Amino acid sequence: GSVEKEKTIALIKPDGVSGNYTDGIKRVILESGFSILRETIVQLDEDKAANFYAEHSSRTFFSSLIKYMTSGPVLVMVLEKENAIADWRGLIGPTDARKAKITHPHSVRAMCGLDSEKNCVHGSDSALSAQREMSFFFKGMSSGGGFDKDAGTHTQ
Ligand code: DGI
Repeated sequence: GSVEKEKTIALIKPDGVSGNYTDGIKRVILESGFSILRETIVQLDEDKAANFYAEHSSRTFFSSLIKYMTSGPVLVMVLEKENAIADWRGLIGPTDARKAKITHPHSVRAMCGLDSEKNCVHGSDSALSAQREMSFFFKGMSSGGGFDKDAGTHTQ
């Protein structure tokens, strides 16, 4: 029978893009069995970054996080495979890249992250987040994989 595939958002943060980690990260993604269905490079403005990380708006690190996320372009991808959400989270490793280097030395954050903020990559943490983030970056894209004629375009 056919295996139920799942979609998730992978985002390479500004330091990952400027540090030339994009090709290495994509290689890890493809070698791990994901398909990259869509990708787009976006320069987030403050409003869009604050909206993306709205759940953290009351945290002390929020303004620093927004400054970081708007410091350069990010690469956003839709990944697909069976169990994509949990598997991509597993591949990127813990939030704090310093910890990742010790406990998950082969993780993406160990490879290219710096600390608990500049951690190089993002992965959706649930099906609901994946759905929200897909429609956030890819207009008209739903969790069911539907595309409208404007899919792939984005506005700031
Ligand atoms: O889902 P994650 O990215 O692993 O982690 P999260 O949802 O708890 O936090 C979202 C982002 O917020 C994280 O990638 C970087 C930033 N962040 C989280 N915890 C801290 C933090 N930034 C700073 N400066 N300090 C933190 O403790």
